[in-house]
Amino acid sequence: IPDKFASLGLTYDDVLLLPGYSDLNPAEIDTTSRLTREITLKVPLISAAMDTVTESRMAIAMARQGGIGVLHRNLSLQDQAYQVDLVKRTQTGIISNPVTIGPDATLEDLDRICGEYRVSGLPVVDRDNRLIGIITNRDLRFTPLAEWATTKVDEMMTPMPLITGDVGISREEATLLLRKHKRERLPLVDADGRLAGLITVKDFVKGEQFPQASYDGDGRLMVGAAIGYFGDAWERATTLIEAGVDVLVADTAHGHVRLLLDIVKRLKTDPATRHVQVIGGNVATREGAQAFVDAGADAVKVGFGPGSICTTRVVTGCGVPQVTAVYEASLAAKAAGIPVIADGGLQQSGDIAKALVAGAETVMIGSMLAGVEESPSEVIFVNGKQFKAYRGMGSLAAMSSRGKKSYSKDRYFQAEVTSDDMIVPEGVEGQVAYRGPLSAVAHQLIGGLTQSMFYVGARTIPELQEKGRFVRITSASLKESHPHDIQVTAEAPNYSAR
Ligand code: RVP
Repeated sequence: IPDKFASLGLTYDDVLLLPGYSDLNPAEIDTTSRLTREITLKVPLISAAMDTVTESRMAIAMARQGGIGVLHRNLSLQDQAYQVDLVKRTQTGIISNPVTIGPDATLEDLDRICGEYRVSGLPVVDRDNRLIGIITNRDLRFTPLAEWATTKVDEMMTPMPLITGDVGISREEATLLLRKHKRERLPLVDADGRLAGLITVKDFVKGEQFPQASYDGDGRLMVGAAIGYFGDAWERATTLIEAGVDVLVADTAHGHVRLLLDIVKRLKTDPATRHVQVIGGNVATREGAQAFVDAGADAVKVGFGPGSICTTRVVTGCGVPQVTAVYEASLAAKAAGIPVIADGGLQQSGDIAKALVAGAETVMIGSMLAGVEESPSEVIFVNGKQFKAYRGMGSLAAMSSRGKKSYSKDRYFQAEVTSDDMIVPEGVEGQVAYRGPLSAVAHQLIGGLTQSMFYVGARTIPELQEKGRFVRITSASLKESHPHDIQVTAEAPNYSAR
């Protein structure tokens, strides 16, 4: 190699965005951006595919905010597909494939299913999926707990005839029917009386509450799911597609490897799978991004070692500072017309705009989201303060088989390591401050981004990318950027000292 030393690598703290002339009204700023070739999000935020960040609750909350969650893959394919299912059945205008119950099920079953799917009532169907009644968990109240296991659904349900709608009913007609009959649920049936959908008042109201939400073509929330290249990878991918996943994320620490590129290529050429959007990653160079472009990926994810919990750069000596990595990868991706995702290393809301100016169209976040209410882990109290666990998918805990089987090892190319003692971790375990509901955190992140756009003078993300320019800074400047020469007495909701 003639030039052994590539150019200087820069990351978020090495740069600031130059302010530009602005004649905008902050209210007209639009954060819509492309996640993949075909999917657009109103908010360019993705929650990381990590077992302390994204399961169904987080994915639902992210999609409601206008972003998307990527379900982690450190669980069996059945469990992961079930999580997809939970998201796809939540808060939709019309639920095309509602959860149902049979007449012979018990009230105990009803209670369990309602809890699992966070719904308060279920249509009752016979073996041919014909609607025979409806039951809600209100009906449970009239039966003593001791009798739940023996009382059948058909003893307590409201039987047909019910107020129902036709399959193709419009939103307006449905609203009128629900109002007129003061009902909370409207089952939809086909000409043979088979259940074909369900509309609930609650979902209609939520639709108004989350105008930004990320919906698929059928009005269901969008969700992504991570896959690998090892073992049951192909079966996992096809099962997730059957469960309705919108985007698959081929997810490894180093995506520029043949096995993963082959999976992406196969997903994008097989007639059974090619309709689904596929993100490839992670890469940190132009060549890496080009390899995914050539494999047919619908977006490329960038990040080699920037993550807050990641030790890859220290353990292996490999990596590229994130702003440079994003910029380099975007040169290949832009030429091919596919978007880049900047994954990991974002510590403050200001880093989002920096990532976008460097060439990304969306960002993936772990640590800044791990502390929200909707992340999978429990709140822990330490010295009277609240925290949530956050760990790398390459940490010993995530890769070892302590407790249950780990599916995380192939992310770090150690799938065939059988003994826990032989694992070479590339991440750490820790905790982050508890931050309350995602909506509040997302508000600050999106607020920070729209302020950046206003300061740069960009109304849209493409305009931000085009107009945005960096100034490189020194460590003295970084000190100046943070609060200094003051003892901070009140914490701001969007600032933490590093
Ligand atoms: P951060 O937002 O800085 O916490 O980074 C999150 C990202 O870090 C993830 O999306 C993933 O790409 C990466 N990661 C996850 N686990 C590990 C690890 O153990 N090294 N790294």
